Amino acid sequence: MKATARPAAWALRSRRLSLRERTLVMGIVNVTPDSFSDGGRYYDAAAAIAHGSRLWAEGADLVDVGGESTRPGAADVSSHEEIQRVVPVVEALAAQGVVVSVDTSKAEVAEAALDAGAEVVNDVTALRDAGMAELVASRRAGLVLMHMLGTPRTMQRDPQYEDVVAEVRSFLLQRAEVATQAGVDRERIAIDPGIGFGKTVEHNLLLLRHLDGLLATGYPVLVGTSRKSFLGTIVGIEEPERRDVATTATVALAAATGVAVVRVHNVAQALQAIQVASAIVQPQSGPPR
Ligand code: PMM
Repeated sequence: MKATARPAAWALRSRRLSLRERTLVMGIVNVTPDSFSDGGRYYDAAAAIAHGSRLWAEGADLVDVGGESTRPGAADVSSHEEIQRVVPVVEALAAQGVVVSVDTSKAEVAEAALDAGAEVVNDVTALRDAGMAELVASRRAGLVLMHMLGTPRTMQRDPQYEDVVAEVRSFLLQRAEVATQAGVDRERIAIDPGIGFGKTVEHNLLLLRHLDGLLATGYPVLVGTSRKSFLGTIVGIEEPERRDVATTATVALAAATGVAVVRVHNVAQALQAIQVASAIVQPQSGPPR
């Protein structure tokens, strides 16, 4: 087994995260009443802040704060409501020294979160909002571009592709081009195949099996499989909270193939899987002998 070389670093707003040593872990904090796996649990700002601090203490390299559920069929949230949910959490975590990314597709929300100290904009619509590219460029923020077919409301209605791997890759390269044309530095961009966003179980598996095409683009690749329904289908587990072992299998494989960042709910488990995978495929990063 041999890992594809990752880029050396991912440049964010005020720092660079080294990708040399191991795959990084992005912990998830959903400040929403309705996210599919942890909806409602961290809806209260104090609970969300405490959860983000805990993920950081467990070794997360970034904490991703989101105020809008992207689960299939989820209701839209106004910018105002999303800002109210997200900003106090971003502000408190950034003040504690946590590296924060904001999971939003609205430029207005991204701007408020960057003002509050966020380092990265994680945009699951890959710059659909007209103002987003210019905002990220002018703030020199990190940027995650994710592939989604359709919208969260429609994406799981019979998704179809001729060649899912090629289509996702060319979409992401095209969106990265849009970002760089708007002035975003290449070294700040990460790309993400958008597991579960307009994809059948088979589409998700094909994308995970053929990550090499994305890795070969030279952009850091981010993968988010955590607790998603395709894992529930494979292992026959309905409740998302009980899918962490299944998630950890995908994390180990992603780390072994050279993925730069995994986005997960269970940070401690993901870190262990990454440490073991790295020790096997990158012996120099293993424990001292
Ligand atoms: N998945 C979700 C939300 N945001 N962002 C990126 N970049 N990649 C993902 O796969 C992704 C995401 C949905 O999961 P959640 O409701 O558990 O946050």
